[in-house]
Parts: sequence; C-alpha cells; structure tokens
Amino acid sequence: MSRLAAVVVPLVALVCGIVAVAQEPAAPRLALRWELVDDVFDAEHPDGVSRAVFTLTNVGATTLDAGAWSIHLSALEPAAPERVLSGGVRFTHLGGDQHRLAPATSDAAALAPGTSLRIDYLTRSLVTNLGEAEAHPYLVLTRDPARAYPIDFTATPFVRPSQQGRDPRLITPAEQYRLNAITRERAADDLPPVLPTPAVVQRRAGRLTLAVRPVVSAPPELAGEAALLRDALGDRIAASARGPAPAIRLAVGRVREFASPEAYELDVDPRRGIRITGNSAAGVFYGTQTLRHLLPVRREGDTTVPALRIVDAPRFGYRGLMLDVARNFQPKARVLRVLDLMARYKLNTLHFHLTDDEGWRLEIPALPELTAVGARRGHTADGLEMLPPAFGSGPDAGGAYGSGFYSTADYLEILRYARARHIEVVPEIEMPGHARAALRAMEARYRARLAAGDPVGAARHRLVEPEDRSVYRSAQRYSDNVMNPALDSTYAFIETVIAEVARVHRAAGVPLRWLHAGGDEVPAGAWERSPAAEAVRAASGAAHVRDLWFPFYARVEKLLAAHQVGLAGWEEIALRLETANGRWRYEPNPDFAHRQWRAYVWNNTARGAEDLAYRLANRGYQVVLTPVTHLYFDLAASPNPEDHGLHWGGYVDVDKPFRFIPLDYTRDLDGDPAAPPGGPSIASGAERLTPEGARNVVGIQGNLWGETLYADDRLDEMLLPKLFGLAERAWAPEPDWSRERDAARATELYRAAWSSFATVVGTRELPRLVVDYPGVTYRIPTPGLSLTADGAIAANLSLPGFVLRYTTDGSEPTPSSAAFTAPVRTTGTVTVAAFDATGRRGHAARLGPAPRP
Ligand code: TNX
Repeated sequence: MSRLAAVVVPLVALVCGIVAVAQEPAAPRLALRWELVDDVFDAEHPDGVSRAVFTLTNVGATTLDAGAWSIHLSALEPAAPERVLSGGVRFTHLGGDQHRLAPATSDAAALAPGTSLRIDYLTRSLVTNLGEAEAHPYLVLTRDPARAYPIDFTATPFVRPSQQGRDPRLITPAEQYRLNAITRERAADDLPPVLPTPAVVQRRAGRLTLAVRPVVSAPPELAGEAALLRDALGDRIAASARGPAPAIRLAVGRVREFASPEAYELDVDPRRGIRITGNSAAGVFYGTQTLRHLLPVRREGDTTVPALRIVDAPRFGYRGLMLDVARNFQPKARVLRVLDLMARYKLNTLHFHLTDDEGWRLEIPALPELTAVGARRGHTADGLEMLPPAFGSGPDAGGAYGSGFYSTADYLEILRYARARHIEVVPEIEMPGHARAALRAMEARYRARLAAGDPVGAARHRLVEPEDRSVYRSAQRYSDNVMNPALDSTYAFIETVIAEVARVHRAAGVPLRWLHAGGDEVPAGAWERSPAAEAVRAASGAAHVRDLWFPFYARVEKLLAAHQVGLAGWEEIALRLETANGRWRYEPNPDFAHRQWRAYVWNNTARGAEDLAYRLANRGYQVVLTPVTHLYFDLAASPNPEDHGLHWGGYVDVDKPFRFIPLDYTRDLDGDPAAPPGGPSIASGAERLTPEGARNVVGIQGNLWGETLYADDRLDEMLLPKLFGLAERAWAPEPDWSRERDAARATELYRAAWSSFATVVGTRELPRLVVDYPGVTYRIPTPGLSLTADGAIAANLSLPGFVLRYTTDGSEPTPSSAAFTAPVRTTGTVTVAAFDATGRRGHAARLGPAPRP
C-alpha cells in the first residue's frame, strides 16, 4: 500500500462509519445463487419440468427477520416457479415477468448473518437456457417498501446432458458436427460479388483502382445518395492520395431488364469509370451499396473493385425488420446503426415496435404522461408514477434498458436518417392489447387532471373503465393491459396519437403511409364484464363482446384514413374466431379483405394455422410474412443453454431465414437442418398460394422482440448474422433449390447454395462488420465435435472464416490457445471455441475423454 493510500483509507472508513451510524443500520446484503438440479419427467409432467434451487445467503451484518423482507425477481413464463418444495417461502406473481419471494409465514426462521436459506422448487416447464434463469433480483424491506437494495446474483451454468438428458431438443457436439458438415468453404472467386446476391452479374477482365478519391457526379435530385457514397468511400480512401481520380456517375434512368423502382444497373469499367443508373433514387442508392461492398474488406491497402456489370432488382418490394424497443429500450444511436446495417443489405422497412405493456417509447407532446410515466420503469411502492421493472431492467428508474424514449427531435432524426437510406419507418402503436404502458400513463393523467379540477379533461383520454370487472391473463401474464373498444375516450386517445405521429412524419418530409396498429394476442376474457362493452354489444346486436373487435378496427381505419394512412396490424386484425366441428378456429375475416389492410402473419406454430398467411393472401389481404419458425430473431440460435433468447417457436440461426421458402414455406416447418427444405408440406391439407395470393404477399420481415435485449451486446448477438439470411431471402432471386422437385438434386443445390452463402457471411460480411462497426458483437458459432473412427476428436464450424482454438485441460480456450488444425488425440477433454479476427470468441464445445483406440 502506498503511503498516501495508507492515510486515505482509514480516513474514508472513519467518515463512512460516522455517516452510517448517523443514518440507519448497515444496508442488508444478500447473495442469491440459482442452480438447476435436474429435470423431472413423470406422469404428472409428461413434457418435463425442472427442479431448481435458489440459495439465499445473508452476506451482510444485519439479521433479516421473517416478515421483514421480500425479494422481487423476474422469471419468463416457462421458468415461473410454481411449487416450492423447501425453504418456507412463497412466490407471488406481481404481473408480467415479476414475482415476489418472501417467507411464507411471519414466524419463519430469521436469516442471520452468514446463514443461508435453500429454496427448492419446480418450474412450470423445462428450463432450457441460462437466460431463463436470470432472475435480476432485488431486495425490498417491509419497513421501507419504496426502496430497493441490490442482490449479488449468479446463475450456475448447467452442463448438458446430465441435467437435460431427456430434452429432445438438445444439440450435442456430435449433432452440431453433423449439421456443420454440410458447409464447404468456397473459393473467393466462386462467390457472388455482394450480399444479397444480385439478379444478374457479368464479370469482365481487370479491376478498377480507387486509390484516389473518385469524383462522384450526380444530378441535384441524387445529392443525398452522392453524399452518402462520398462519405463511405472517404472512409476507405485517404484524401491525401494524388493522381487521376476515377469518375463515378449517378443517374436516374431506365433499367431495361427490371421494372421495379428499386432496380439499378452498376457498370464498373477500368477505363471509363463507374456508372450507376437506377429506376429511381432508391435504385441508385442500392447501386451505391453494391459498389461499397465490391471493395475488399480490409481498410488498408487494396482499394480495387472488379470490372463487371450488375443488373439487379429485389424479389420483394417489402423487406422489413421489426425492432421492439418497448420491452427494453434501445438508445437512438443503436437504432441509427440498425438502420445503417439494414441499408447496406438492402432492407427497406423498419417496423418500429414503439409501445407495449412494458414501455411507451415515443414522445407524444399532447399526452406527455405517455413518456413521463410510460417510458420509466423502476421499483416504487405504489407503481403510480412509473411502470414496474421488467425483463431484467432492474429496480433503478435511471437504468439504461427499462427507462428511455425518443423525443420528437430524436424521432425526427431517426426518420430523416432512414429516409436518406431509403428505409420507410412503419411505427407500431399497440392496441387494443399489449397496451399496459398506455393504460397506466393515462391513469396518471386522469388523476392529475382530476386533482387539478378538470374532470372533463381527466376523462377525455382515459383508457380504463373503472367498473370493468373482466378477468383475463395475457400471454405475458398481465391482467390489466387491454384498451376497451366501447369507450369513446379510447378513440380520442388513438386519434390524438395518430395525429401526433403523422405530424412528425410530415415534418421529416416522409408522410406516414402506414401505421401498424398492433392487434396481437388480446386475451380471452377481456371486455366480458365491462358494462360499457356489454351496452355496445346489446345495441349492435352482436352475439359476443369479442365481436367488438371488428367495429374497433373499422373505426381505427377511419381515424387513419383522415390522415391518408393505411391500416397495418398483426394477423389478428384480419381474423375472426369461428367454430368448426365444435372447435374454435381462427379464419380469415371476409369483411375487410380487399380493403388493402396489411396483415403481418406471425404465428405458424398453431396447429391448423400453419398456412394462415396463404389463406389471408388468397382472400385478398396484403400479407407480410414474418413466421416465428424462421424469422423471429429473438429466438435462441440453438437449444444450447448458453445461447440467449426465447424458444417458443423453435430456434433461429442464420440458416433459418436463409432456408425460408416465402411462397411455399409449409414445406419446411420441422425439417432436418442438414437437409434441403424441399419436402412435401408437413401441414396436411395446408392451403397453397394462388396466383392472386402470391401477388398479395408484399414481402418478408424479421422480428427482433426485446424481452432479452437487456445487455449492451445482446442486440448484435440476436440480430447478426441472422440479418444476412433475411436480406438474402428478401432481395435475391428465387433460389434454384427451392423449386427443384428431385430430392437428390435439391440436396446438392441446397448444399452448394448454403456453402456459398456461409462462405460469404463468414469470410466477407462478418469481417466487414468488425472493421466498420468496431465492438460489434455478432454471434460466433459454437463448434461441432466428433469422434473419428480411430479415436481422435475432430472439430468443425457452420461458418468458414474463424480460427478454432482448443485446450485439453478443461479450461476455456483463449486467443493464445493452440489452433485446431487437425483431429486431436488426448486422454483429457477437448474444449474448442471459434475466434474472430479481433480475438473475440464464441461458446466453447467439449468432448472427451476419448476412449483409447
Ligand atoms: C409474441 S408475435 C408476441 C410478442 C412477443 C413475442 C416473443 C406477436 C405479435 N406477439 O409480444 O414479444 O411473441 O417472441
């Protein structure tokens, strides 16, 4: 210890001691450890549940008496504790993913310093990944219920298969090896020059050197595209370089081969320079993105592009990504980066999920409570002035992910940034379900107006009917999150929000064309005991209050039409419940077909609903395909416990969007990932798209929901490289393997296409991201491991371009561990992980000890 420190430390201790004595007893300190014990499969739990244990240890200096404390913790539905087996505690559900754990009786034993409490319990369903165990706990003392104390939490990693041996979804290292084995690295010359694959590529001899910054010439209407291109090239080519500058000419003109406004032609001629012609400014923009990607990845050195001619147009006019910023907030800079990534890979629609139960993220100046209350999450005793914690955002209202919203100025900036990159922003305002943030915010407004002596103003935008006794529970376990279609104030609220959103879009120079008006997952039971709903039902002659759904969206459609805005929503806006053979089933609602409603069809997991997207398109609805099985980017990449994400619709890695067959996807619902997705439809009797239906499929979209996006590296990890599969499928021409009916030939074509794509992603696009977005944290694949016939261990990876490193002493590989270049023979355990160029690594795989040959 230095002399200075020797003096300062006791001084600080002294001062702190005095403060502590003067204030209150020392803060309680707890540690909580979670561990998976085993899985239980028995007659009562045929699908399995997990036996888990919390160990709560008092690591502080004060005794915690029973009745004096409770712990608030988060548990996604599958992991919600149901049955407590030991510890004398009780779990109480608080709403959403929040639970309270407290001694069951006031005479339960006190928790003295240094002692632990062991709480064994059974979960509601199998815990299959470690993310589900992240409890994000905090402590609340009964004497000061508004205050939260942090708790040290650890979730003990669980190692398959001992704890998860009976989970059929397990991917062992050997199985991963088998899946990876279809990837064959391709020579760089055999690869399409850019991702997504262009429609037509004619290669020519030679290369054009861009050693000196090119002169970009463009007519005034392409000034924006030219400026962005200059920026991008300026990043790569030093301003100081002297010599003759090559010319890049941008123009809007007719691209003969394609009618799409987004089509372009790019001509790279070593002598005459570069010409980009687009059917519109959007086409020119995509041509400039292609040009950027023709430059070799490395920043230093090589600045040549191959001589060639590309003529290109998208397969789908709608190429979307949905970003949920409601469950966990994402700062503006991250949204701009997502837009940048989308533009590079030629996606053109950001579906911006701005509101949900757990947050309202857009400033609406006319209703300031929406963000003052609805964009703040934290622990409070009464929950009146902010929303409760959720999804790992923690008790602190100043925390990064729970609280936050885009001011009007932020949103304007996002819209303008998107517009410059030819991305349309489709904002989503969730209704009538998934609306808890709005309901709570409007209750706060109601109270404030009433207190200010303005009962009329108080009632104007109120979303709650106090006499409503309806009992329901939403998919995310809320019982108070649905707007009421029988209240005029509901429509006053929606009308105000629409007007404000439309106003900002106009100010940004991009009139709002579509509003996504939610519609998903309204729970059964809502409105059933609402006097207002009952009165409207009776007056309208409807059979059931559930039928108020139709007048609700018809009225929303009118409110939107007043601003020339089209109605978009989740599939439910286009459905109605019907009985067939005594069973309820969702059917397309003929009443609104051919009204140009745009339905985002998501749930292809429900039995009988696999083909819902096609049934809706065939009946006249405009359909965006966004099926959970292939395009839900919030799903974990694999069943391995260390992969984050949900898994209610399976697992989604980059291969899922890649193998998606948009116009015939029921051929690939549960196939073997190593086989081509070419089998017959698994959904028996599934309806196929008619020619009219195919014209109504406007495009495809990846959805990134935000429940697990509560850490800085998480968005990248869930989005990348999945985004590349989406971009390829949304833009590139229909692949040959998806049309081939001969199984052997289809397998050959698919494996070749996948290998080419995997090589592009692994050797070109991910390295490009590392250079262009320093700190990017895309998911690095987990190796597969296999025992060779002669007893050595072989390793492989789904994507080329990484270095595999290994250890044989059980430790995690580091950038200085030995490279895995040939099968390894050892008596110990081989631990292998993939590393990228920056030395960042993915999850390790383990195998061994290998039996002696
Ligand atoms: C279902 S899909 C939801 C979302 C969840 C998502 C998680 C849809 C329209 N609703 O509220 O975030 O699953 O995967």
